[in-house]
Amino acid sequence: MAKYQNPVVRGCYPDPSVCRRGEWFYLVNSSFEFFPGVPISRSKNLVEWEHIGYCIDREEQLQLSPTLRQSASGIFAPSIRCKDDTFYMVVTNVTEEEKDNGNFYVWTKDPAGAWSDPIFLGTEGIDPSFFFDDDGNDYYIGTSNHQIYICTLDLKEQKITGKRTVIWEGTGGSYPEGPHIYKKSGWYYLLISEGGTERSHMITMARSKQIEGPYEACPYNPVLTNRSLLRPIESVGHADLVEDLNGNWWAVCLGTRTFSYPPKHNLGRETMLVPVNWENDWPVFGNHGSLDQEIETDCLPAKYTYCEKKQDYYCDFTSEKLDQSWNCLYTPQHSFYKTGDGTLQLFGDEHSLCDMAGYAWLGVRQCEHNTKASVELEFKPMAQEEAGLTIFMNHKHHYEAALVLQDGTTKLILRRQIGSLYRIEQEIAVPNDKVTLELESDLDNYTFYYRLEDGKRKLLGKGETVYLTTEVGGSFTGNYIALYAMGNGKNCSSPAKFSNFTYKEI
Ligand code: 6LW
Repeated sequence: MAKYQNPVVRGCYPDPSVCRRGEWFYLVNSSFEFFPGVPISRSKNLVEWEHIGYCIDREEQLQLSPTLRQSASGIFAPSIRCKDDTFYMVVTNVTEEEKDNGNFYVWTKDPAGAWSDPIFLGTEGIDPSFFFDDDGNDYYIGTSNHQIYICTLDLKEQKITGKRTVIWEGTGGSYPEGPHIYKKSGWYYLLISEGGTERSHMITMARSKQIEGPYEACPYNPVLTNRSLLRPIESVGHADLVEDLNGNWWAVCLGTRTFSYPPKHNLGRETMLVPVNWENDWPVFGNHGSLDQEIETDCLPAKYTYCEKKQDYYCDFTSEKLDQSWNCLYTPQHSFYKTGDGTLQLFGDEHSLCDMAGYAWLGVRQCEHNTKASVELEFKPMAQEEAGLTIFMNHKHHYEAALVLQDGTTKLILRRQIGSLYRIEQEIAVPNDKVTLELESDLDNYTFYYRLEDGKRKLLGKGETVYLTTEVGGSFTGNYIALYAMGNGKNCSSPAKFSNFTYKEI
């Protein structure tokens, strides 16, 4: 019996959607205000996923800009489907949701290559998905006003046709959302989430002989939930089903790895894999409707050998294009960085880290609780300017080590911001504008260290992990380890030069 461990995609990769072409499975996830948007991965065994690109990676494709939403704006809940060898990814940019202009799709023949420009659909609400029926009809399913609705879709004309029909309101849980439709043995199955994306999250199902209903609820609802269970993975929900070439069914869903009491999480909502069996024409998810962290199965669609997966990432900044691990905030409005000569140069503008803005910031996801990151920084700060290494939940919740100018001297500071509380915890004079910054994370603390010319590692200070969790200061996203430069009111006079970035999971 083979075993695998959940999550199968670690870090902030929520709202998974999956489809299959031949022996390859393709997975997309939400990306919120981060750019490039909608990461896409592929796998043959459903456990090991290779990140192959982003559906939204050209600046002219989509403008993700700051909004009045406190955080977690932008791209919510993509869905991916394949028809006649063309892939379609439909998604909401919630920033435009109120104008009913948030839902759009992009398509491609090559999921690892370029995706089309967005085709806006003018539909209401969030969490769109497509269903391609075997009779040739295509449908759009969406969520609006706590109801699931369907309408016909004309892919040739690239628009919604026909009227909008409400097909289900769920079983009475809050936030019925994330709908997907499947056809099996003459039934249309409608899979949704209820209970909200927090600890009451659950997956429910209904079925009908006609696509527009009436839908009858599954007698065993919720078909998947970890609510009220003492499990290492909580908040299980927002699922999508896929059948493999052997006729076995699987679901991907989101879940959180929590710690502390009451449970909290800092890595965002991650992607889980759930085996699904069918009994009496209803699906049985996971362990009698709940999700275990470790799963034994003989059915994975391709060979997998269990191994503990830990990232050991090094970026030497010698390539002219940053690799796909890096994200910035919002669609960049101007070029704020330069790389390729062994450094990453960040050109800080007038923004401050506590602004909600697309500033000189580049980060990688924190994907495990226990990690170590380090980077070398050379920066000559002028008045107001700063550059450094931050552990960043959002613009109001972050801890950072940064070089600043104080009383005519370059100093290394440790600062923490937790909501409106803001404190500089440490200040150390730095003789030659050069420092190595190190950050270690565990379930208790984020701990910063530094090295000056003599190479000796010294403690800068630490901050509690608990205050950089979704439950304290976040919403839909997880923490990023990021490099940044800020002019705090003016453009920085010189770039901050970062080199030799490492991120290692322990
Ligand atoms: C998404 C909704 C959800 O639109 O969270 O967990 C929202 N489910 O379906 C954002 O990720």
